[in-house]
Amino acid sequence: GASVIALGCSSAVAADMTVGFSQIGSESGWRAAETSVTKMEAEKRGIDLKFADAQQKQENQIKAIRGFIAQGVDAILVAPVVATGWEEVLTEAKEAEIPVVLLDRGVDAPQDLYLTSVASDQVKEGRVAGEWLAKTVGDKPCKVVELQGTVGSTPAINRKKGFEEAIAGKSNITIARSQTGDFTRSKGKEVMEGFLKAENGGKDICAMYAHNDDMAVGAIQAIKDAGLKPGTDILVVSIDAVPDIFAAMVAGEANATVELTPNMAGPAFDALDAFKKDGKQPEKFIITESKLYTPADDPQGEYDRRKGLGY
Ligand code: GYE
Repeated sequence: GASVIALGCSSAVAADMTVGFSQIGSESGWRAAETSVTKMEAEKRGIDLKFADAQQKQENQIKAIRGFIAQGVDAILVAPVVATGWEEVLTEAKEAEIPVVLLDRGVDAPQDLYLTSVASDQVKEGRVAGEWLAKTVGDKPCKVVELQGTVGSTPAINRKKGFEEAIAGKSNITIARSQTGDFTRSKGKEVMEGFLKAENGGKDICAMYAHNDDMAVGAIQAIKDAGLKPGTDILVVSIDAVPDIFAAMVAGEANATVELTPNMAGPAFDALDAFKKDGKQPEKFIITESKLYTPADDPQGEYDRRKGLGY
């Protein structure tokens, strides 16, 4: 089974733990928020956090994890950049009896190699985005362009799958083009420029679906540079709910986003605490909420609220 937790900071008792955190990098605003919330949560609980930035490279993550094992940390958090290639290093952690918690992305590895995983239901996120689009366009023909996340990462695989599921029964909605923008603003812009050129300067595009808000923000710039109105001429739907997408909604340039909490570490530290103190086995998958936001949901207020949450 899985439990659902909400956005927000939980208060928990301080633990005398040293925890290594192998972070992916700083590809997006959401990622930067997760890093700062993780540091805040550790500080609040008296946890000594060893932070390692992998600059988007799995080999750097594997090196960092081996370093944490050698240091004899009490636990390891890892946000795995891609799904495959983890079995060996996770086995090393297990043999050293160091519990590993996965944050925000999944792995293709046996479940006994990690204590728990704190992440969203990424297929659901894609489905929520697709259902919003299907409802919004109704029976109107709609050509969609898609900006995918990092190749081989679970959010890219699952957000594509969920969106496709949601539009499967709608023959008027088709995905005309789909390419990776690596979850970054700059690649989102660059790839969108190509889509616009290939689709009659953008006049043939009805909607842009991006696997994260940062790519959407880059794409919004490309749409404006092409002389079209994002949010009106081309619908914009994405995932994360970072402050900048709410700023775009305030400007009328974005239409929908699906919220991803940056507080994955709170539930992770709670699970580690209970496991270390009472030997309590946590749920294997701790699933965070996936709530849809549109310009009807007070985007200025949502922008302001997030600015106070570590973004
Ligand atoms: O949506 C994106 C980030 O792994 C689910 O990674 C996460 C994704 C998030 O860079 O913005």
